[in-house]
Amino acid sequence: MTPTHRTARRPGARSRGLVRPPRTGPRRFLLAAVAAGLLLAGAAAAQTPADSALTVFWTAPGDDGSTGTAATYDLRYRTTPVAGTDTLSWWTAATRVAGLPSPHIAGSIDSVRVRGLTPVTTYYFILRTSDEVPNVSGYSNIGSLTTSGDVTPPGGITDLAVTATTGTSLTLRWTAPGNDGTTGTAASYDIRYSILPITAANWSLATPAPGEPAPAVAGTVQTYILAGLGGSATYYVAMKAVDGSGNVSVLSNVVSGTTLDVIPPAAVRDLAVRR
Ligand SMILES: [Ca+2]
Ligand SMILES: [Ca+2]
Repeated sequence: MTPTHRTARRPGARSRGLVRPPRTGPRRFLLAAVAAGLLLAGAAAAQTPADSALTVFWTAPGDDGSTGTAATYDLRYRTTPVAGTDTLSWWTAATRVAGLPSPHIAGSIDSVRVRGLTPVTTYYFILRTSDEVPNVSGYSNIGSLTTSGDVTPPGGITDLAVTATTGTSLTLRWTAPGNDGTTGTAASYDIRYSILPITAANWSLATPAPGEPAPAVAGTVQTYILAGLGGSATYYVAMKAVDGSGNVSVLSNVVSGTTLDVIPPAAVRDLAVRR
C-alpha cells in the first residue's frame, strides 16, 4: 500500500480540489459532513486503479484537545464493522495504514489516499491521534465506504446460430455483447456443447469448447468453428460472455446442429455372379 496525502491549513480555506466527493451525491451534504469527523471519498469510474483506492480525510485535532498540533496519526481499516461496542477488538485486528501525514495544526483537513483495496468492497476506517508524550486520543467515528468497480455483466447472447455443418464440425455465429450489457467489450467467451439439450441447470455438465475467439466490441458479428465432432450426430450448443471483472452473462439461446453423414456404405465383399 502506498498512500499519498494532501492537506490544507484551515477548514474554511479548503479548496474545491481538496475534498473530492463521489460523482453522485449532494456536495452540500459532503462539505457539511466533513466538519463532523472522519469521511471518505471514493472514485466512481469502473475498472480503473481508482476501484482499489479510497481517500480518507478528517479535521485535525490538536496536541491538547482541539488546540495546538498533535504528533502522529494511526489510521486503521477492516472490511468488517465494529461488533457492538467492542472497538478495541476491531482496532487490534485492523490493518494499519502506512505513510500517514504528520498532523497539521488543529482545524486543518488532513487526508490520505489508501490504495491496494479490493473493488466493490466496503471498508471501515477508524483514526486515533497522539501527541508527543504520547497521550492517545479516543477512537474517531467510523468512516465507511464501498470501493467502486464493475458489477455489470455482459448482456446475454440471443442470436447464436449454426450457419454451416460438416461431418466433424459446426460453424457458429453470434453478435458480440458488451462488457456492461450491450456496451463496451467483454473479456472472454465460454462456449459449451452437449448431446443433450443445454439448460442453465445442466450448463456445468456440458463440454467446454476449445479456443474460443476473444470478444470483439459490442455489436460485432463473430464466428467460431466447433470442430472435432462425430458425424451424423446432433449437438446442442450455448455460450456465455465474461467481462474483465469476472461478471458472467446469462446463458445464450441454445442452438442445435447435426453433423453431416460422411460415412459411406461399406464395400461389398461377397459379390458373386451366376448364370
Ligand atoms: Ca497534549
Ligand atoms: Ca462489466
